[in-house]
Amino acid sequence: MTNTLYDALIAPHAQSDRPFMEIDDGTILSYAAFVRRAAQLAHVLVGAGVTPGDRVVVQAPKVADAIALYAACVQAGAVYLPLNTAYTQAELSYFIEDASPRIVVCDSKDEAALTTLCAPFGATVLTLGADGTGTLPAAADTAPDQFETVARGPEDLAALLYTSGTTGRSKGAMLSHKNLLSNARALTDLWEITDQDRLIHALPIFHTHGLFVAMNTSLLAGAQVRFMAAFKPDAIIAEIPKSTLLMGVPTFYTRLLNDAHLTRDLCKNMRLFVSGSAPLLAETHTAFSDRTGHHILERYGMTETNMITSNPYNGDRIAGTVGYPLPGTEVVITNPDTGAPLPAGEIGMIEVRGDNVFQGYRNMPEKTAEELRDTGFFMTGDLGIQADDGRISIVGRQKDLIISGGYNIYPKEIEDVINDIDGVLESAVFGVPHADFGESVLAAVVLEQGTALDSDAIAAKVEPLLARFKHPRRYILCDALPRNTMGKVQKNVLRDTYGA
Ligand code: MCA
Ligand code: AMP
Repeated sequence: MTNTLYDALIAPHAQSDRPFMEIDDGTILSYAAFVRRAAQLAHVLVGAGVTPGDRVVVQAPKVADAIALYAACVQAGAVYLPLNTAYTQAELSYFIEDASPRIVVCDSKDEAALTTLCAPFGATVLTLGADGTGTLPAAADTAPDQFETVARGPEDLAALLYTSGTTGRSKGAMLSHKNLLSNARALTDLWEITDQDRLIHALPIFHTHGLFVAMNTSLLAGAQVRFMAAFKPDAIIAEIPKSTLLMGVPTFYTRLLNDAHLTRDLCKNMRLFVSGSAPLLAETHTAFSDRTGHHILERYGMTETNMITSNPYNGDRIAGTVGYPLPGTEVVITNPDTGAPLPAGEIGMIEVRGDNVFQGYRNMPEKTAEELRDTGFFMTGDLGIQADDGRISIVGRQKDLIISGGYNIYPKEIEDVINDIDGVLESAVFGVPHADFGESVLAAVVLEQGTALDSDAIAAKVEPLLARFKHPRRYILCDALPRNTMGKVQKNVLRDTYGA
């Protein structure tokens, strides 16, 4: 029986007593224990009715069982669907309806609310708390620790990750075994990850970065993972001398630089610092290399494509560039209006093709057709330029997107919520530079005549509906939105006016 991802990432470790995950209380889970735990969880899934291809929603704290549950889904042929722990009930209901999962795993504290929410959809709710207890682990504890792996091929789905869209509706990116494995192989080779590595893992595990880039490469290489429940600079500083690898968003690096303990001597055991998910400022890259002697390796990717490009491991890591297409991944820069390929040196849309590119958006064939060409090229919505030697730099985004601390925020989703408030005529949500998060969210709001809403009243309506990281940090009440002659709102004018 073959199972593409399981056979490559998990099965090889069945007899290995080497350490895999070390959690905050010092507990170390060996590779073999992890494989057995995944089998126990797979029994729980199947016992609760999961059949191959079924979705398993996981909105759970960052505990080891959440990763074992990912492995269990792979082994049972299910589709793992992680969700940001910051999502509100209002946001969750959309995902549950769209994905129609067989099982929803949530934090113990959310059990009652999720049970009500899932009832109409027939999904079973299991719990997994921040302390590692819950109905899911309790059931797994008494299950057999061997499970007959379900056959899955390269084209079968392994994961469904929702990514917000310019229309305001989140889109479920369907990722196959081949998509995930090909990317894990490319990154492990390129970054020379081996079983001698110890990765400091402080990213959330509900996105591509923390789940696939970090965990799949570690599993493939047999590396050790220092699995931290949260990003805390002083805890990272304490781990650096014992570790070789860190993966983070730019905010990690700016915050680490604020700590005087970050020195060349502290980092002498480290092999590689990786940054991605948002643009790394050249000044951060330079400050980090001046302080530590390490050139942060910046790479670029998307939920739909996994990683697309990377600066070289051996070779120049140039600040402000995202490096070269990964082996097996093709990149072309095209005219955003016509789709025609552009020569080196011209700015255009970054398009990508390869085994890493997803299978389409769940339940959205039209949206898939709009973004994924018949030729297999996916239009990223990012604007880039390719140098003569193939090196790529991202120069902007065609899509209306704000990236705050590595989280993507689509203004349309927030504008829809604000515009729904009685008394609001229209709004424009835009990003402005922010020293810690890279970008921060502001909203310009125009009220209907005679309305007496103030910022606090608007915030009080918006906040229960949207995750905290999406909340505008300021509401600017104005008489009219700036528009061009075509009537389109000029967000660049808003950015220039309120950016400071
Ligand atoms: C937390 N808050 C945020 C963010 N994070 N607000 C805006 N943007 C954020 N990213 C809120 C908190 O709820 C809190 O609200 C307040 O801001 C300050 O929180 P703070 O304690 O400073 O935040 P933190 O808990 O330390 O988190 C910051 C963080 C975190 C560690 C940078 O945001 C993070 O882990 N980001 C990584 C995201 C990531 O993994 N992205 C990868 C996506 P209050 O005011 O109530 O206190 S995958 C991807 O993009 C592609 C595929 C790729 O290429 O990787
Ligand atoms: P997501 O939709 O969460 O998968 O985020 C993907 C988006 O993050 C990309 O389309 C880019 O706009 C952005 N991104 C990821 N890595 C980088 C990077 N190194 N530099 C600039 N933008 C990045």
